[in-house]
Amino acid sequence: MPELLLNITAISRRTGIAPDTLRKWEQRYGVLRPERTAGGQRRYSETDVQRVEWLRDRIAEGWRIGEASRMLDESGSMALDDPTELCNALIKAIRDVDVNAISSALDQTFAVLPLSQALDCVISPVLCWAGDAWHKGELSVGQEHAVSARVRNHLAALMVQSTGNVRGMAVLACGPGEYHDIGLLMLAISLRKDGWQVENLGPDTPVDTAIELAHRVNATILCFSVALETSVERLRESLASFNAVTGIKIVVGGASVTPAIAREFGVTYVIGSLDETVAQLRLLKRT
Ligand code: B12
Repeated sequence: MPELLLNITAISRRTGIAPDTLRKWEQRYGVLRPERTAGGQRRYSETDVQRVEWLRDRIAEGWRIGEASRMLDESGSMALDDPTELCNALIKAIRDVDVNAISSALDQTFAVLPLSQALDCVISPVLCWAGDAWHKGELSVGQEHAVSARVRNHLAALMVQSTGNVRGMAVLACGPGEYHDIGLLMLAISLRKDGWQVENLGPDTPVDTAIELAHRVNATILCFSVALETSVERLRESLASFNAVTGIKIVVGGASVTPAIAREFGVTYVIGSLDETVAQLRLLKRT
């Protein structure tokens, strides 16, 4: 059955956006792509309706029309605001090596979802999918790097935006030999948003350097992230050479750490969603 197309009055009624505004959005921002009848009348599709509804919701959240329209996929596909749909759109874009669509889906994810939901429900699962597909040889190094690099750029921008220093200083580092750094970056942003001052030392940080810096900046917590089992071993060796670290709580997390390992190292183990992790770290500061 052919798709039923709407005239401007009908799309205006469906979306609650005045016809003049719709025409302006179409002419200035190119966000609507109506067909024309033989007589030159505009006819809008269901995709146009969805795009207008999506823009309307972003404007209600405080975005400007220019910003919101830039977030829409240039290829003209649907505007998304559901975590599962955003995950699927990102995965498809990565598989298709469609770099514009990867950027657009990431923009939409960070624009429409609360930060913790964007990170826990879209970015983490997609990174795991991309990394696993790379490990299995289904994605090239280029495809994996294209998504990791873009995610990192978004996270770096958020890191700059979310400044705060009411809860104390947290020093973050990947353990020695550890290059899985995106989880740590997510933790850094979440802590900044919660009001911490954060010094993120990033991948492959020698433990002595991290402890020395944590003392110098008067940190209350020092977090090590470890995803590789070999990095757990290296962290074990390095921590064993310190008798005691006074005044700073050492916390470990990441995919390869367990409560038993943390107990053995004499450090604190924290796990959970990013919101739960931040809440536990906040409590830890008080103890
Ligand atoms: C993406 C990925 C990569 C990317 C890393 C991109 C990057 N710069 O981060 C690339 C492709 C480069 C990569 C490389 C490698 N990888 Co890899 N990788 C993954 C994958 C698929 C996902 C990791 C990830 O980003 N998860 C998403 C983040 C958000 O989760 P997260 O790191 O766990 O962090 C969350 C929490 O743990 C927490 N958190 C993190 N740190 C901390 C710290 C504290 C203190 C706290 C409180 C919380 C916390 O916060 C985050 C948000 O919730 C995993 C498998 C998987 N499905 O998990 C394998 C995996 C970790 N990789 C693995 C391996 C073996 C490698 C390589 C050695 C492969 C190779 N042959 O070269 C290299 C080694 C790189 C190195 N030296 O570190 C193995 C590790 C096996 C093991 N147990 O030792 C895994 C498990 C894959 C597998 N099944 O074999 N990898």
